[in-house]
Amino acid sequence: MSDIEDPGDDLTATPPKRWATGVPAVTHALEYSLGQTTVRRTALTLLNINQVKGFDCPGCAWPEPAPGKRHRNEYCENGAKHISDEATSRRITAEFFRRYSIAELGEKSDYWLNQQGRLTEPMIKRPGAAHYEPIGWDEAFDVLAGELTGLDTPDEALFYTSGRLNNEAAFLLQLFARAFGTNNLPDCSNLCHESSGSALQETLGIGKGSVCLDDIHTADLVFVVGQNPGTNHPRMLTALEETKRNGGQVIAVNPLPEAGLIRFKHPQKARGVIGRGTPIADQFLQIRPGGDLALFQALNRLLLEAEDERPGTVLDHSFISSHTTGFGDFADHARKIPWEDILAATRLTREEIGRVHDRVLRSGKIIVCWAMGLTQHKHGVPTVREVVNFLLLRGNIGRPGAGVCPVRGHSNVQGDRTMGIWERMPQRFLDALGREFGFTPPAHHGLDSVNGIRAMRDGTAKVFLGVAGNFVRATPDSRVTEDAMRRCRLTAHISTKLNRSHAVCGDTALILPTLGRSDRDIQASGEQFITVEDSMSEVHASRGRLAAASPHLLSEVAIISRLARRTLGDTPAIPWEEFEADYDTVRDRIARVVPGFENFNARVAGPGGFRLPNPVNQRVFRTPSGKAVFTVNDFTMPHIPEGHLLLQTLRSHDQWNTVPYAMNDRYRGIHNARRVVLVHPADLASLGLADRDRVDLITVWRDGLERRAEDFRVVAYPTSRGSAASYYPETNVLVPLDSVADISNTPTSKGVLIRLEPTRADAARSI
Ligand SMILES: Nc1nc2c(c(=O)[nH]1)N[C@H]1C(S)=C(S)[C@@H](COP(=O)(O)OP(=O)(O)OC[C@H]3O[C@@H](n4cnc5c(=O)[nH]c(N)nc54)[C@H](O)[C@@H]3O)O[C@H]1N2
Ligand SMILES: Nc1nc2c(c(=O)[nH]1)N[C@H]1C(S)=C(S)[C@@H](COP(=O)(O)OP(=O)(O)OC[C@H]3O[C@@H](n4cnc5c(=O)[nH]c(N)nc54)[C@H](O)[C@@H]3O)O[C@H]1N2
Ligand code: SF4
Ligand SMILES: [Mo]
Repeated sequence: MSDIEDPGDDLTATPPKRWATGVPAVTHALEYSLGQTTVRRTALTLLNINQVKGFDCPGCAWPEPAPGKRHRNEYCENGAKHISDEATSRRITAEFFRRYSIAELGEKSDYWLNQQGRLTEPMIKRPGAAHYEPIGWDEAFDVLAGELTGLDTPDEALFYTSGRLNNEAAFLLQLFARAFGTNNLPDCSNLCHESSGSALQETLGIGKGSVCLDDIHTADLVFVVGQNPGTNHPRMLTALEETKRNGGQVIAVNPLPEAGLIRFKHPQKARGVIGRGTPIADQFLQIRPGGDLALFQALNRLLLEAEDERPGTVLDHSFISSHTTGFGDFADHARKIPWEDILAATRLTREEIGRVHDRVLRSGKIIVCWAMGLTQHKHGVPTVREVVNFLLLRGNIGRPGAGVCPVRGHSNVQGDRTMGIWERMPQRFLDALGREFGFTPPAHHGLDSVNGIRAMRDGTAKVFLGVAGNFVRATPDSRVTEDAMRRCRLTAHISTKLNRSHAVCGDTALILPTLGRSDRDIQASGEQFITVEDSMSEVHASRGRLAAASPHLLSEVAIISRLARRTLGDTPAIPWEEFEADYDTVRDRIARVVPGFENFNARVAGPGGFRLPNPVNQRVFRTPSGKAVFTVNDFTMPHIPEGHLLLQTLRSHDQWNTVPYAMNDRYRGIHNARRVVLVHPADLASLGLADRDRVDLITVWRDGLERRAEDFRVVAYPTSRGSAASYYPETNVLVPLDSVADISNTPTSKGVLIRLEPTRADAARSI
């Protein structure tokens, strides 16, 4: 136990890789797995990932190919690492918590905490205590239920979830929260794709993507914007390879020349093992961070002008007139956008944008894919709206090979929303829920993640329950957030592994350990499966295959059901015991409440499950006007004063969100260090800094508070001028709580104004 050392930082940097995946990737995955567990468990886990009768990869939300088309190894290097991290043979026992006080755990790195292994029994920190100690499940539920029922109003409780949670548990969690009396269901989506949801809901009437894998394969042109698929959605590269094989083209838009966007070697094919792999991007636009809104406006302006020159040949007039509103205002505005503003905002040349325009004109079917590079900016919502304008102009919505593709993060983040995990679920959902279970759900909106932190800070939220995430590390302004959490009467976490949120405690704190995706789940009626919905609205079953990490674990469904029963008492209308005993009974209720899930149990039993309908694909738009909406979007680029940089906080190749697996970022050529900041060599020169210098990162924000991340190493890197990149969660301390995207309230994790200062020799350093 705990002979794992913190590796510390010992930076070596080599030039960034030009290609992603291949034999080294597979070897790295196996190495990680064998470091965590036995050969037998490694083989068992890897053979079952993403197979029809196996379990869903707990990594990203990229979909699997149809059952007949799946490879025997239908997973990527990172999927293998995510699952091995969960299937580890290492265990945390009561002895561990006797040895380390909570204060000591608070000094440990995210890496160290995760490497300790799986949590095995419920633990409590009682008021005033320095250590966690074991507690029985029944008593744990009594404590939690006691705190909940003792609140002045149900709105003093927060129920946070990540998108790792399965559909059944998510449905029960939101049912419990609403039957208890609150819509306070903040989730990781608030920090992630909320800007996409807001923009798509407003313009297309549904906050989800419209395309499926076949659309990607058959598109003429796919934009990959603000996304690093080689690391974060590795099997997306297989899909893009197929697009290219079918004659389609790919345009990558990114401030960083990410390896997977340039070239891809398929690990499961001989062709990928030897040779140079497939070039992915036909054109790479090294955009200035935050410049995408201006780029799409430029493309829209060029399309309008091309139509003026050759009337009737460029725009899809019949689509625009029968299916959209707002075209006139949008077009008037787009025609007037000055080129000098566009070029300044994007730092691209007119010629580069002209080449993109030519490709657009030659392409009948276009898809735009995007992720955090668009959503985590102040103007994330207008940027996604402008992407929609671009697609609407040529009718690239609601037909095969075309559409919107927000590429989701957590494996079931989209499903959790479908199940009702949202602080602002529409009234028709609340009505259906209330009808099914005989109560009136609260109608007023709940708190999202940022507002939840404000409420804990201000003392208006007092009980925090976190499910399947790491709230204090995922959220901005780490110091503010940690202080806010510590003000709570009770903090509790349903988790598989130890993380920093367990060390940032309210007066009382609970750790409620649970089964992971790979663990076998046996309840009173026998072996259970759970379901998830991927980024393309495919719903399918997932069955754990390994012996549970500990005999004391309960499933998430069981924990939520027992907690609900203890808090609300027995009500015949909500049979919590039955739900725990047989998940089919939960799915029967989902079928009656959530549209698209009719006959859920029967349909999900088929190989590969089923796809939820997206009305957009029938050109049905559930907006107030019944039409897709063109919007007018303005941008003000953040002003970057002399001597400053715009920082984006992103993922390395060796981490899952707040959890680093190793200190490396292989494709970017960074080894043995995470406290690094990537800066363009010319910017370094003008700042008077040199490669490998030690610097502090300091936020410049209107409240004037000091936000400093100490002791980073500078790495000269070919990023776009004026910008810097560094890893999350070490840099979350720099993102001000009030620095959020307009409308979606998503923290601006990709746009933080900073300056660099040489690190003082005697400087203390935070985690
Ligand atoms: N291995 C691994 N896989 C993951 C995750 C993980 O942590 N590890 N996390 C999962 C989750 S929850 C999510 S949400 C996804 C995230 O997937 P990504 O969105 O790919 O994740 P990030 O690392 O945040 O990378 C953001 C990308 O956007 C680019 N970018 C930043 N600012 C801009 C901009 O202004 N314009 C443009 N065009 N590009 C910009 C960055 O250079 C980077 O390539 O990944 C999921 N998959
Ligand atoms: N600065 C900055 N901040 C960001 C981002 C960024 O790009 N920059 N990205 C944001 C995004 S996109 C996201 S999605 C969030 C992610 O934020 P979260 O989803 O909250 O964080 P994770 O790191 O995924 O949570 C890891 C923990 O989940 C628990 N866990 C893992 N599997 C299971 C399971 O099966 N069941 C249960 N009950 N628990 C499990 C483990 O205990 C593990 O320690 O972070 C956000 N924060
Ligand atoms: S692409 Fe995503 S879902 Fe697929 S195996 Fe890799 S991490 Fe898992
Ligand atoms: Mo995410």
